[in-house]
Amino acid sequence: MNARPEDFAARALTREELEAHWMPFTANRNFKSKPRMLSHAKGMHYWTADGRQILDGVAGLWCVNAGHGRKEITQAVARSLEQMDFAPPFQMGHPQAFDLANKIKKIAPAGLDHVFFVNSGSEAVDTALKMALQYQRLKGEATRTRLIGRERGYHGVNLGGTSLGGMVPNRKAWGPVMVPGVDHLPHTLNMAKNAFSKGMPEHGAELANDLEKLVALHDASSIAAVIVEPIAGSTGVIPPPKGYLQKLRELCTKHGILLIFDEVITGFGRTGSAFAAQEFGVMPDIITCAKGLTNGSVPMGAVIVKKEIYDAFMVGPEAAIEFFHGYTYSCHPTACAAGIAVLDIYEREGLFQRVKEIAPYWENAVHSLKGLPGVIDIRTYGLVAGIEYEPIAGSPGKRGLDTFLKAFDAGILVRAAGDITALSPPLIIEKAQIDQLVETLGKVIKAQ
Ligand code: PXG
Ligand code: PLP
Repeated sequence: MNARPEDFAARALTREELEAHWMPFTANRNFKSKPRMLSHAKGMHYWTADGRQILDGVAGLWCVNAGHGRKEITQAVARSLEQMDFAPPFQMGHPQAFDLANKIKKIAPAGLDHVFFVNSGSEAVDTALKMALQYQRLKGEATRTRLIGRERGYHGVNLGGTSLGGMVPNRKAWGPVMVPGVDHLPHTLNMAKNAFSKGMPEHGAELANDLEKLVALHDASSIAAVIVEPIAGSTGVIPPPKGYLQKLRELCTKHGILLIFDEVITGFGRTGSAFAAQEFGVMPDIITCAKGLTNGSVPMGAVIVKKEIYDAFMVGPEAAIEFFHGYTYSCHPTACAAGIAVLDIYEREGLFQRVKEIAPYWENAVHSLKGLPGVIDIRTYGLVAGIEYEPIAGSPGKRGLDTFLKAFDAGILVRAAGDITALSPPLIIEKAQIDQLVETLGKVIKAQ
């Protein structure tokens, strides 16, 4: 008999049973002493194992952009699995991979027209970094090995992305095995000047000039690429200051440095455009993406590169492998089937355009939390928001975590990033649900 969602919820697990699963990015002991178990999902909602309905304020983990339980995806995935469970991705092909690549090319910024498939955002980032290094070498610039990230960047958990990210706990734990020759730009969060900005903040474009300082320090001939999130997501929602990304683009072009936009969160409509590159009118050389690509249904990521990069690799003997890289599950048929169905939904339902239409309502609703106790900044763009709290003295992060826990008890799923609550609902959210999300969060903040 097929298991139904209710069956998973039927029995509470013992503490001992909970131990076998070492949970990722989780306070394991805290969770296992009071588990928050999800059982099924539909549309804008999750249901907990004990039957409570939870409004999803974060699209799962920034990925379920078309909402939960989309039949079209389920059916496409089932059909694909029946037809072919797996196809070797090396030296063999299957039509769905080419279909999906072409669909991505159609919505990607003009000129970014070659797609390399991976299984996650982390893999997309490490793949992009390898591509950048080999591209420079192929262009006769083999001394360009240095990679530049940004403070408060998050580029996943593999060693390349961890090195380029700007998260202190990672650097502390794995410093010695990090990729060498990495440097960082300063982050762009400036609450003294920009607090409670709506959309892109006014101040901070000049921070891009720090790239000139890094060039002066290391010399351009040593730098391969710069990687930034157009809007920093998981470190607390930091939209770029007006003019900042343009300046960064100009400096990268001037110095022969590749510009990589990590669009794992901003891709697939979050900002109101397919990609933030289009939204901000700044064209990177490479885009990394994942999450919304399959609506979170099957793991998949992608690296989208401009023609010049792809063409630079297509040299040498025709029978030689041009890029010595790929994963067993690159362009997995099941993931491709999901991706094709998802991109069809986005297009058919005009979901990216919908973000543009509902963003002003979202912005006003979230900014109504200004003035509540402890709220020191609110940042919004498209269908994203970050609400930052004054940290409790001696316990940084506690307020953010408590807000997340109490919000869950109150029936909404939000995300804690230190003392910041991040919101990024599915793009199908209705105005009444925005009201419910913001009002509930407001009550939780007041009760803190
Ligand atoms: N780059 C960016 C910009 C991301 O946001 C990754 C890379 C890594 O993707 P994978 O698929 O390997 O997780 C991400 C992922 C949070 C949170 O707390 C955000 C992410 C992952 C986990 C937690 O907001 N983003
Ligand atoms: N480790 C071993 C021993 C392997 O054989 C492979 C792949 O063949 C990998 C790691 C990499 O796995 P994946 O291609 O799924 O990333």
